Amino acid sequence: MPLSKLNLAELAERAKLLRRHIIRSTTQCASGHPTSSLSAVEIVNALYFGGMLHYDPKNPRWPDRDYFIMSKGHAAPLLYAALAEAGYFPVDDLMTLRHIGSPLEGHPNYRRLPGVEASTGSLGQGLSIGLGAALAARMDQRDSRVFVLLGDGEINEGQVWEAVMAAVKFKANNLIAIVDRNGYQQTGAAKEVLDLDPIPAKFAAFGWHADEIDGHDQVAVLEALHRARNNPSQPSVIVARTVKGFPIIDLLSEKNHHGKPLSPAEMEKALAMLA
Ligand SMILES: Cc1ncc(C[n+]2csc(CCOP(=O)(O)OP(=O)(O)O)c2C)c(N)n1
Ligand SMILES: [Mg+2]
Repeated sequence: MPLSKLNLAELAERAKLLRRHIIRSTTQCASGHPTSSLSAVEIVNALYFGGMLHYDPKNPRWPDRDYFIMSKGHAAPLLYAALAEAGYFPVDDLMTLRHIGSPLEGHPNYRRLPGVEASTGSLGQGLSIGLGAALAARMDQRDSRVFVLLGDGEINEGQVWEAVMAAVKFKANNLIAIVDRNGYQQTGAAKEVLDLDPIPAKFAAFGWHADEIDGHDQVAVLEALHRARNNPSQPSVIVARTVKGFPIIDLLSEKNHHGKPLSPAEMEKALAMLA
């Protein structure tokens, strides 16, 4: 089982590399969601390169693997950057993002790209898919964990809370949700669209173990994932406080910058910050 485990200095470099991939790939196609991808880099970095996710790029359907489901599927550029660096496909392919014929579609397609565990993009479905995978793993007596990354706007969807309730009923203690709490969704601040604060207390009220951390503190992310991996008695949620567009937000014309790639000039400035 090739389990990549970089040290902290290497993880910091890898985070910068993932961010450069996100920015380059979205600018080349003048499309996509760079800010939604950038906020979750430390989370995905810890999973794929910090030893938190057991996977094998040579054998993507390895039955004993852990599962990562990018429920906020518009952050596909981040998922693709991680999968490429993990060895699922050549890094050069990242520049085919959103091209006709490329398996790197605007939202992840399970049928077309090895390493993608679920087709997502219609928000609200990933936790239910993850719950199914978690229960299937238990029925097969496998020790797999299932990690699902959700947006803080996405958790407005009612289906998320059906999965939250069902996970406790069916004791899916191998299910780990991570909420990228970047404070914004498509049309504005998450608080103004539908305020769900305090998010950890809501999960806890349904019986989940709830943690809240600084989602850009790589050590805090690793520690929270480690705690969640090793909690045998409850499903776990990690609410990660993040910044949408981190750390290049000041280069952008507005804080949310949802679904807008950087211009070539903005890209050059951003890449210089991430050198
Ligand atoms: C069911 C559904 N409704 C609406 C959309 C359109 N949409 C795409 S991204 C987005 C906002 C998501 O916000 P959040 O979950 O906070 O993710 P962020 O981009 O902030 O990481 C919306 C409403 C969608 N993809 N799916
Ligand atoms: Mg958000």
